[in-house]
Amino acid sequence: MTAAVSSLDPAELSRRVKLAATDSGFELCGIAPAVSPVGLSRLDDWLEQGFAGEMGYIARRREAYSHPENVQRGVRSLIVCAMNYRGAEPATCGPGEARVARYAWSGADYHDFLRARLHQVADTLHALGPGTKTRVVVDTAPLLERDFARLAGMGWFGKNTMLIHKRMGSRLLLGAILTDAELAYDQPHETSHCGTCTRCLEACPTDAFPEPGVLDARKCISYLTIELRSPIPAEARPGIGGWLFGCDVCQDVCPWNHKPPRTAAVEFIPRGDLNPAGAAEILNLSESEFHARFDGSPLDRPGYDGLRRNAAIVLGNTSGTASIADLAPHLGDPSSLVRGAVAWALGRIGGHAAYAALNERIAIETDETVLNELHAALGQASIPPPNSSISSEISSSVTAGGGSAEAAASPRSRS
Ligand code: B12
Ligand code: SF4
Ligand code: SF4
Repeated sequence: MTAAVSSLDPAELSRRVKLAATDSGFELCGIAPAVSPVGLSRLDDWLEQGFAGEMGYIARRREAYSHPENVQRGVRSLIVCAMNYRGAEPATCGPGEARVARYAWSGADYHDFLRARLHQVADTLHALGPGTKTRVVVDTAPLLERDFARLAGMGWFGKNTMLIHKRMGSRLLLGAILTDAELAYDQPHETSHCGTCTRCLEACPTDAFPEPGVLDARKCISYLTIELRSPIPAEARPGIGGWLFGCDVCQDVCPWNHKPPRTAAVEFIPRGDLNPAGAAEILNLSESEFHARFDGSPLDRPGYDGLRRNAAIVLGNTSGTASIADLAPHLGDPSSLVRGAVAWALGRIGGHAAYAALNERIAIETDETVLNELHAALGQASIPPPNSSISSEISSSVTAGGGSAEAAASPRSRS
């Protein structure tokens, strides 16, 4: 293989690369040697404990994580870059208003715009060293990005597992360029600055940290609302509160995040409908409306049914009887994932109208998982008086709640 050739010495080449990173809109840039990551044994422990949940792609590629050589042959150096996404502050959410993680507020997918910016930096390397090989990586390659960011001197691992930089905090998105160019390496960040603080561990709504610096992803709202394709486990649903997509709690409480500068990057200017988002509106989207609104955005990742599952849970957690009219018709939704979440939400809201809708559906539901949800929900919702003219009472209370037994049994038509 032909090695990269530049007329510049590694120190000067590195200086130029860092200038290019600043010009391309990265607030931080550090350079690390291509070595086996120090956190590899931590990754093994994490996988062994089952903390990755359904993210099976991590375990499947475990061997590849052992050295960046497996991501790019002949790699010598990693240029790690970070963009600050601290922009606006979260709006106060009323009932039925859903929270979206800050990094997704603009609707632009960070993988795309980070990659484009990293390619600009890589072009500098190509111009200064013809024949230099580069590979740009954002999230998807088997690379422990935070490990290399620490090695490149960009910060420490907080007790919430985030990479934290003293001046920029942890609201950083990372990307890397793997290259065969020889560069000057930064000093690794060796100290931790969490001290005796435990705010993030205490604030996590779902108690997802089994110990400081270790996250059980299966309990993390970010995993549950973005990565998990199956039904969200019932015990985790109340803790999700108003979160529709992702979660920022363990970063919002971190004292290192209170002072960093706010980004001016256009990619992080929030669009109007995501801070907050309307949970009922999301639940009622047709599939084509969903694609028109979220294709190419991070919110596309959970998919049409996944995002509506989340919206139903938010309604169950935050909006009370006012949302029965929006929820009940979705007991007949074509998606069993959505039907199950809606059943849970109605059970949580409770009362006669919710009970009636659940009772109607259980008579015709055929999916076993949804039937289990309906049984559990009926057990939770309040029970109408025994015998009597139950059906007539039920129908009138459903109507009073804004829905109807007929609506409860019929799926909303989709375009
Ligand atoms: C899978 C994944 C998730 C999973 C699991 C997260 C986790 N903590 O493991 C889920 C879906 C839950 C998730 C959530 C989020 N994620 Co995520 N995620 C990833 C991904 C793709 C892989 C992470 C991974 O390998 N985890 C496995 C564990 C074992 O690795 P690790 O946490 O990175 O820890 C390593 C090192 O930090 C080190 N280490 C940690 N502590 C210590 C302590 C000591 C003493 C030592 C020696 C080493 C050490 O050891 C570990 C193994 O090397 C990375 C991108 C990437 N390719 O790296 C993004 C990434 C970590 N996520 C990111 C973000 C922004 C988020 C969210 C904030 C999104 C949101 N708002 O909802 C949340 C934050 C939740 C949290 N507190 O971590 C950013 C983090 C940036 C930063 N400043 O740290 C990354 C880097 C994506 C990116 N390109 O910017 N994520
Ligand atoms: S992102 Fe939210 S749920 Fe996940 S660990 Fe942090 S506080 Fe807990
Ligand atoms: S909240 Fe406290 S313990 Fe958690 S990461 Fe920030 S400084 Fe560290």
